[in-house]
Amino acid sequence: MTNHWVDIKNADLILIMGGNAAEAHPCGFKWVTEAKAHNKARLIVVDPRFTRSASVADFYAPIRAGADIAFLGGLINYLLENDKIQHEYVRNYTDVSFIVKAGYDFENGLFNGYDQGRRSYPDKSDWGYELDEDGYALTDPTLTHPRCVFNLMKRHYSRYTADMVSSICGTPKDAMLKVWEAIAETSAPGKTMTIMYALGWTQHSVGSQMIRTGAMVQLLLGNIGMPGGGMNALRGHSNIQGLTDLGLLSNLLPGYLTLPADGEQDYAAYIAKRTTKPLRPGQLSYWQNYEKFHVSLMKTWYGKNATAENNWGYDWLPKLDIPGYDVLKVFDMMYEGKINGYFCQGFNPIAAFPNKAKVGAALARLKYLVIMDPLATDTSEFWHNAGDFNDVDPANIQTTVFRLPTSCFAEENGSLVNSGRWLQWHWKGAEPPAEARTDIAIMAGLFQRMREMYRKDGGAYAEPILNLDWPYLQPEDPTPEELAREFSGKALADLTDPATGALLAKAGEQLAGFAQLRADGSTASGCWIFCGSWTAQGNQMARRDNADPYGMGQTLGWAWAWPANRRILYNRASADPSGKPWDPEKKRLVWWNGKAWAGTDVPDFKADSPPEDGMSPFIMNPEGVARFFAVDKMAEGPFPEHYEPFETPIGRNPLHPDNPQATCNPAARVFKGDMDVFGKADEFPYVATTYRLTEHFHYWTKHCRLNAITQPEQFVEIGEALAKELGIVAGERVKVASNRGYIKAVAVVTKRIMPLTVDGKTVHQVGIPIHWGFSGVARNGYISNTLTPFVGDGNTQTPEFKSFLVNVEKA
Ligand SMILES: Nc1nc2c(c(=O)[nH]1)N[C@H]1C(S)=C(S)[C@@H](COP(=O)(O)OP(=O)(O)OC[C@H]3O[C@@H](n4cnc5c(=O)[nH]c(N)nc54)[C@H](O)[C@@H]3O)O[C@H]1N2
Ligand SMILES: Nc1nc2c(c(=O)[nH]1)N[C@H]1C(S)=C(S)[C@@H](COP(=O)(O)OP(=O)(O)OC[C@H]3O[C@@H](n4cnc5c(=O)[nH]c(N)nc54)[C@H](O)[C@@H]3O)O[C@H]1N2
Ligand SMILES: [Mo]
Repeated sequence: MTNHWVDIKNADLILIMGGNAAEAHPCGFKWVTEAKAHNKARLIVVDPRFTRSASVADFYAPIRAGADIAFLGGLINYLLENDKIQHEYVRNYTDVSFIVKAGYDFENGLFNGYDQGRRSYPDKSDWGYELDEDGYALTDPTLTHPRCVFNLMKRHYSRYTADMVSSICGTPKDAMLKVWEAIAETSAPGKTMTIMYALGWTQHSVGSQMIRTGAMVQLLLGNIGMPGGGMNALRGHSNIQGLTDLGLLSNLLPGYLTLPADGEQDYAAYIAKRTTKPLRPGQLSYWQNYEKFHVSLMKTWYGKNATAENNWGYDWLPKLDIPGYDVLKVFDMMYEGKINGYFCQGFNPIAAFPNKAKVGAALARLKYLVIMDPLATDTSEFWHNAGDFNDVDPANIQTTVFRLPTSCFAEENGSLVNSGRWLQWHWKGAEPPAEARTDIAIMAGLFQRMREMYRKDGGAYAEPILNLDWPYLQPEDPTPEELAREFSGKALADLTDPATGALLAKAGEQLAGFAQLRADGSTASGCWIFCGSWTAQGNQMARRDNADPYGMGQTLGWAWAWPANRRILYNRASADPSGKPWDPEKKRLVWWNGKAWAGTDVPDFKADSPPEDGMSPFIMNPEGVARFFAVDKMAEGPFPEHYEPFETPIGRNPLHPDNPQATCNPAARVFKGDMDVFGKADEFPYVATTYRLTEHFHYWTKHCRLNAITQPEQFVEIGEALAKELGIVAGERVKVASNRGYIKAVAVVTKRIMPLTVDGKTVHQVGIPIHWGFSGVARNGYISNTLTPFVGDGNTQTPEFKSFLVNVEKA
């Protein structure tokens, strides 16, 4: 979230699109209720299904799954055509005036530089700004230059007319216009809309671009950095925000530092590339501090062994071959027989990952599989014959499965990072049962033994393991408190203020925040954005002061938010260029008090930079402003374009009917064999989408009898019209098939899903909840991911769980 849960109460309008917060985030949803009750906020829900969120909305509009870029692209066109934008914000805080290189082009669905053989854009050099001789980007504040971002954006979305969009989305035109009109009202400077989204946007082959389109809408309306505004990703598992923060994705290091690529063997060049110089005079370009964060990380990991002479151990970092080892890639390699062993920690891939047949075959090609989990999961039992539900012959599966029972979060101390970036400390509620051990103890024990083997026997490139620092009191069982202090960081030598000479921290003391980090090896911090979460004053995450002096819900004394305990990102943009809040009454976050930036939140800005210096609010970008034009950051191009799901019910992209290359995302993550098992609409005519129920948590609560009773077995939702067409009555058993397999389920016949007219055809949608399988105390059932396609987003590699094709018939 750019904002946070409590801040939702400050919104004038709430758009829930690509998520179903009432069911998947019922606790956080209370802030929607607060906004409605106390702020007279309206709630709009756009979803293929009439959900429980929709049931309390002021307005609901249906949409065909996978069509949101069209819906939002049409909204961008509508806002521009009707001049419903926050002019002063857009002109001063975004890149609209920047001039794009002459080589940039978009034609018939593809941007310049596409390589069909590689299914990607290997050369993105023209997706950038024209620069002057000093390296600054050229701008045209009059917005008349034909290649300024404003005009390129206008041209790009001019094709997204209301008729075209309605035809792609299946959303009736009057409903769509009603949504657009309501949203457009928040272009008034003090008015805000918050966007709440989750998997209905992320789990598509164009998921990242859906989210970008939403962010572009929010920028046009001046809703980023504002109270009650923002782009708010509602996270999943309680600590999934913490997972990315700590760099657990294969291409990241902690704090969104990036792993070097294969070609980056030179340390100085690695740092230089990430230390981005300002692209406009007077801008901050905060990533110029990259090396301070990087060196402090390496000092945490390698201690005394990381020195200036060995480039702080740069050679010990793995160098990634692009595009990397995301989970799709790893399972594809496993399927190809290229992986011997797999460590599966708190993950149930045979239930949770797409195309069960492929995942099952992949696991069967392993020599060994280690499951670290409190439960016996479907994955730990993947070799078991469970009849129809898991039709395998154990005699043919030679994989050795080891189970290491772990504790779960409630049985240990630690911090969880919530969607709003708050690190909240929690205390264990019970001891883990029997032989269960914490994940930390299991991993630490393994590490100790592996290091001993390297020490004794040597081995290929032992240095990264032998040189690792391991300063914990009990090496076999580091405590969460020790780790939390390490992530926050400490001084390794006495630290003085370079300007005044005053002592900031003595050697060994915890640091106050990331502004104290140094690139000379005198500081250590395991995750720079967490720096300050455990200071010399103690554990800031454990704070529980809910005082809210301004009534804005910022509660700066409750827990600790990264970065720097800041609650709303980009909050400088909540004030006008002169430093006055756009709405000084109800929406005040930060302001210039004549000497410094002050406010109800920690200013996201250089504290002493006066407004007249012209520094822009988006200090992480070298331009200082927010980007409509994504330059070279996205796999599929600088402006989001609608592409059909890989399994499309209409077989063509109505925006580019003559170019089959532009039917689906031309830069999606897809593997050769999987292309052959995508289904076509003639055989699989219905659009399916998968989702959660409040009564279950994934594949986990089927081990719990009470949850199993509340939602005992797999059902699918089909609309009344389709049920009538197929002669299916409520409660009957149906067979739902995709080109990868089938499941059987109870039919729920509902008014909540209605047929849509898409590209001139009637399209029916089918809703498939995800929670059952063949382990646990619930009745055994099918795994819904038997049906889903093995294809992912081009940037995040998140699988396309939310739009694919099925057929439905009586079982
Ligand atoms: N009770 C419960 N709560 C949970 C979980 C759980 O298992 N059980 N899981 C947690 C996790 S890990 C996560 S990630 C979150 C997920 O939170 P959500 O994303 O809110 O949950 P889902 O139910 O998967 O999907 C949300 C909605 O997206 C809609 N949708 C599908 N396709 C599209 C589309 O193309 N466009 C639009 N606009 N909408 C679409 C679906 O109809 C569905 O209503 O929930 C978390 N909360
Ligand atoms: N079709 C379809 N598929 C989906 C989705 C969808 O919407 N549709 N959603 C996707 C999403 S967003 C998610 S997050 C995944 C979820 O997929 P998974 O994360 O694989 O699902 P969970 O059942 O939550 O599995 C987590 C496991 O962690 C274990 N666990 C709990 N606490 C601990 C602990 O402290 N240590 C260890 N080692 N283990 C622990 C639990 O017992 C459980 O078995 O599913 C994905 N798959
Ligand atoms: Mo998730």
